[in-house]
Amino acid sequence: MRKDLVRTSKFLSLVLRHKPETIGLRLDKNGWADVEELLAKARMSLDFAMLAEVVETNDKKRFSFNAEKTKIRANQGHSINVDLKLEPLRPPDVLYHGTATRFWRSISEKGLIKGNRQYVHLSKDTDTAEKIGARHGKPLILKIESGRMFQNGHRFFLSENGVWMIAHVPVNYLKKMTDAENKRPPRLQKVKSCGVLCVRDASCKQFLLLRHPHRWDIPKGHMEKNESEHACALRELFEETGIRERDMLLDPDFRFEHTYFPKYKRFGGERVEKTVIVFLGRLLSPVQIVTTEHSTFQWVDWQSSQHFSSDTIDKLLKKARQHM
Ligand code: HQG
Repeated sequence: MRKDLVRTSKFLSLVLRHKPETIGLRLDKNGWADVEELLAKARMSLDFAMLAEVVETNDKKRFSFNAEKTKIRANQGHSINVDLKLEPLRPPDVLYHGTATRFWRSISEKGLIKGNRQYVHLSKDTDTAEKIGARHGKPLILKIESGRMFQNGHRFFLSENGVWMIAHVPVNYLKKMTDAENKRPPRLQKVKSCGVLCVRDASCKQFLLLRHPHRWDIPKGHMEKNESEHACALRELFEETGIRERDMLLDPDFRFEHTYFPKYKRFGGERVEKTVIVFLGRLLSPVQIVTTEHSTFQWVDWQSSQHFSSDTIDKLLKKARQHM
């Protein structure tokens, strides 16, 4: 949404749902404000055309005009006491509520309470619930047995813009949704690999690559438990090339980080979230490279226009060239 529309929508939420008094606006008992009065009192540049654009284009249809467009109100979300004149309705059998994991302990004791608002808000779908939950922290989706609540006499209301509302959801009608129920893909396994871009000054500036069966790569490898990034990078460098820390000057101002999602053999061909961290090491004197796990190695001219791998090395070289 355009910035000015968002700003206006936020302003309207404030004065039509929560604090009309901040601009001295009066709402009637059904939540309606007089459009002319609102435009006159708004402390921002706001005209009728803008108001109409927000009402029409708002992503959640948060506001409505009356038929003559002389009055405007929020469709739901009020903390002030207004009577939207909604009739109780039969809800779908299941509804959802998006909250944050940190509220779970309290919710599991008291159920869902309306807090400052007039109602507890429920949605028809899990995507909406997840977005609302994410505004408060790590999202947690609750599944509400709305059909059973209705049968037992709880009254549900449906706002003009499709939000289901109820005074309270007791604990025995709600439960946490599992990832499987939410059909979310399982969390990706995370893998971290650290290495060193080794640079030497020979006939010209060059960097070191090692030969893998199907590609070239810098010396790097997986981080071990409780290992720091630096320690991992230096260990891998030594194991794969024989270069020791004392052979190099590690640039304290350079750290490259990149995350991508390759498929991994060791995880049965599943995708993983892989983060590569690379430091920059300048060799102090000539060293003999001793490869242990690789068939061969090469020193590549610093300015070479060769492409190696778009996922890591090319991005790394770009950053290192800018840095040096
Ligand atoms: C939580 C949006 C601890 C509740 C949507 C929520 C929505 C508890 C927070 C509208 C609790 C209140 C409302 C308990 C409930 N213990 N925490 N017993 N019971 N809570 O902002 O639902 O985009 O008042 O889970 O359309 O997040 O703004 O309500 O996390 O209808 O236009 O207390 O906001 O509209 O937070 O959002 P909120 P909400 P807009």
